[in-house]
Amino acid sequence: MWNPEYEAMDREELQKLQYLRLKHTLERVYQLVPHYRNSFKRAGLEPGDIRCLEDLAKLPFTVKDDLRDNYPYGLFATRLGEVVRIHSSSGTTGIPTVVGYTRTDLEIWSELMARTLTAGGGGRDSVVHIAYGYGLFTGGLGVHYGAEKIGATVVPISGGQTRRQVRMMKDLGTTLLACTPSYALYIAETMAEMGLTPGDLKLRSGIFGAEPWSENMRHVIEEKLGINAYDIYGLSEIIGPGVAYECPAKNGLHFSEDHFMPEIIDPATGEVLPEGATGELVITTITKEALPLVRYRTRDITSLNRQPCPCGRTHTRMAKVSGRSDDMLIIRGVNVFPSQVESILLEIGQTAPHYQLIVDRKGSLDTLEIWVEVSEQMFSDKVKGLEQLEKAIKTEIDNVLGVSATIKLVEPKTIPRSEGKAQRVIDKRKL
Ligand code: DLL
Repeated sequence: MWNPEYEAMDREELQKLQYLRLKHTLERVYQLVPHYRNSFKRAGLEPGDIRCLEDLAKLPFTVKDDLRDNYPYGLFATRLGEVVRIHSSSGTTGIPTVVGYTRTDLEIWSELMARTLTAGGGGRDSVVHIAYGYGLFTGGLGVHYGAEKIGATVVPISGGQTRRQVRMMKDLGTTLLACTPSYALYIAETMAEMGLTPGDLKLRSGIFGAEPWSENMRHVIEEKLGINAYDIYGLSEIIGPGVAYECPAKNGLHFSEDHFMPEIIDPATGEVLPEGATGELVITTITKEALPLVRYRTRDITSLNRQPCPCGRTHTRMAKVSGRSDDMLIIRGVNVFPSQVESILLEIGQTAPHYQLIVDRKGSLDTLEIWVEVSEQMFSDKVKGLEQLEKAIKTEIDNVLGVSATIKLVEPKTIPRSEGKAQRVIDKRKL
């Protein structure tokens, strides 16, 4: 553990700390951010009405549109003079979201990433290869400062030029890789093309996140790179990576509860759900200075588990995020997450873990096409084998997801590779 005093804090102590920090945050936003003063007033509430942690549920939500409506600095609780860094999430449509950090915010972020890296096998002697994008995206710089904090040797390579990445990992003796899971796979593929096996490198672990990835994808990455693969979660609005991270138990991501409070709600009604129920993750920041957010709706679908973890950390564990409520495809009324399709494809095998879902509408009927690359060996095989594979995938998708799909087996390297977040869905219905 990087910081056992906090990571393994007695839960009662932790809750006391959370309450003090929450009160302070609520008072600050009420005084300093007109948006919150107005929204609290509309709900007939003042910070003094929040008398215990459960009272948090009385407060109104904050949504992405609130950030957009107050673009760029309207939700900041500090003067710009106190803000030392800006990041931004591009989003797919409209105005980007701008987030800011004070010096203290950056220190906390580094601390959280130090915890993340330590849990993911990093330490003073690690050589950390950071292939998350550097720049306005929080991945590169977020991991960077955490890796420096633990005293690791940092290689700030950013994304792109994959062959060069592999060569440098080999030459520099990289032990820990940080990038999106889809890029990790691309790196593994490139390594193989260059005639290298995991034994030629010193890689031992990887911290992968920024997009949903299935348990089966974890196994593929671990095998191809010969490493332990850990899931890390975060979002720019809250701080970036560092919100939650896996430990060696790989059974849920420890949520940094001394800085952020998680709730799970029913996305349709907004009602708080009991422990263990799956729903939308809502986060309240309790130490952020520049951009505190109260009950921020992440749109990410997960559940919480407060049972003790064998690693000794006491912070709540969040299940692997299965997808975003706004990425969830509704195909002829059936809810489908790309990660479920990924899981099925990898379970069946014989395909490469590169796939895309193409959704369209013919008349009033939704159609789902799943493009998936087959392995080199399979592709040169007889047509009969391909037909059988296609049929097996179709049947399994039908059985498990309850939706019929057309399966299109494509040649290796047909589906675009990504250096950042992979595009898994092309929804032509919106065009
Ligand atoms: O993706 C921050 C990050 C960087 C996290 C590097 C992990 C590693 P945004 O660009 O604002 O920030 O995107 C945030 O990405 O709401 C989720 O939908 C998704 N996401 C992030 N981590 C995971 C994960 C960064 N481990 C959005 N599993 C979030 C599934 C993830 N989805």
